[in-house]
Amino acid sequence: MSRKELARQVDRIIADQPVTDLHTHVYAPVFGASPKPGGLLLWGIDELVTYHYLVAEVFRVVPASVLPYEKFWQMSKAAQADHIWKHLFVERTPLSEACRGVITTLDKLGLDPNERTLTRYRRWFAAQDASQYIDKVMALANVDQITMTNAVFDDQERALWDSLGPKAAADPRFATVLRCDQLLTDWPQAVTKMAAMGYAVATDLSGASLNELRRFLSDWLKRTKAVYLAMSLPPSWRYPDPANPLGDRIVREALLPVLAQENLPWAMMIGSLRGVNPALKDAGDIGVRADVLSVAHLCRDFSGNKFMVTMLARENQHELCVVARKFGNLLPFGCWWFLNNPSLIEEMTRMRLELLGATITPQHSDARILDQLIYKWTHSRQVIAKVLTDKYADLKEAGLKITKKMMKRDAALLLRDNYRNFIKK
Ligand code: HDL
Ligand code: ZN
Repeated sequence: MSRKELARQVDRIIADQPVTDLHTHVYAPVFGASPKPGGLLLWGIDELVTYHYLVAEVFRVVPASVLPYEKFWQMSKAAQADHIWKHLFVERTPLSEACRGVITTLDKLGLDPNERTLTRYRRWFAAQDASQYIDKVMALANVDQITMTNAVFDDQERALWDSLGPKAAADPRFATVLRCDQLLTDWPQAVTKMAAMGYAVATDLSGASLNELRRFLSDWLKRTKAVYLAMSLPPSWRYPDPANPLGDRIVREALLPVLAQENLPWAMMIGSLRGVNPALKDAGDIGVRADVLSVAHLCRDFSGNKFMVTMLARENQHELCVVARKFGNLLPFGCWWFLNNPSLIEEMTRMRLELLGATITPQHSDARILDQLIYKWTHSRQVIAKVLTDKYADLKEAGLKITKKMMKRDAALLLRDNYRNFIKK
């Protein structure tokens, strides 16, 4: 078989393998859909074009000295989208990954990506029904389940959980996740919110605080039917941290015992430094090198717990692979945020396969807007297939017989089964 034929076969097998998307910010329609005010499910051309990645990029073309941040934020969503489309897609070539993603999405939806205004796209999206459109997007992206990010300390979302009840976790197309960064990044705020929910937790962990914190975690893991517990942690986070004994106790005496009892993973997303340019709002964060040794300490000291870890700094990726070689209770996943670009997905996927074989989950979409599933998975599948083709070619060169059955098994492990097996209770 020629190299070209091998590549064609791998591309097909990767394209045909359904993905379970383990981390997104996409919501089931029961949480309300844009443009309904307060709707958490974002979709359609105006949301696509005002994705916070593109907001950051348009301020490089039209700087705040020309269009002040506050003026931009006062513009309507449509006016913001028109501004971004003009400057990033019409007057300049949409070369960046976030720009190319919009072009790929429009193309896969059967729309002409060469429009000079958003008018025709708006008309097309206005004719779509949100829930049916979810099925269309999932089919185009070949995603069998979308994993939400359910932020328990977000008052707006928690109010929806209170009003929706079990309906909030009832859409089989979506899995739920308990997201609670503040337990480790803003403990006082977390205590205030838990107290308001009726959990007698004190900031100094006195009295029945630990029992109450465990009760809070158990209650919300059960209520949301969470498949894992997630936190995004800053580059300064350490475990153990002599400077933060309280944080160590929260991890050791509440978080990990509850997760071990429920046999649920802790997904740690490490290295995000929030609000470096606060005027950009969601677009104002950066990624900074974090501490992989803290991950190793947790995997070693809590062998009964499962850890899913993704790190934001390119510099942390090799170290994380090496630590994962030492701990089978660690699942490295995804090319997160500023790493979700073809050049870095390729570098990381090669590194991971060479150090860990097909025991990792190479990608998640992190989609914030439903339609993004189409481009994020189209682009990632292309890169993952390219790397696998090289690996299979190397093995064939050494005389190994590579069968379609083997390639299909590997594709299933990488795109779905490693993750699904890891979260199995
Ligand atoms: O904290 C996170 O889950 C990050 O993914 C942030 O939401 C970030 O803003 C993002 O959307 N990255 O893709
Ligand atoms: Zn995210």
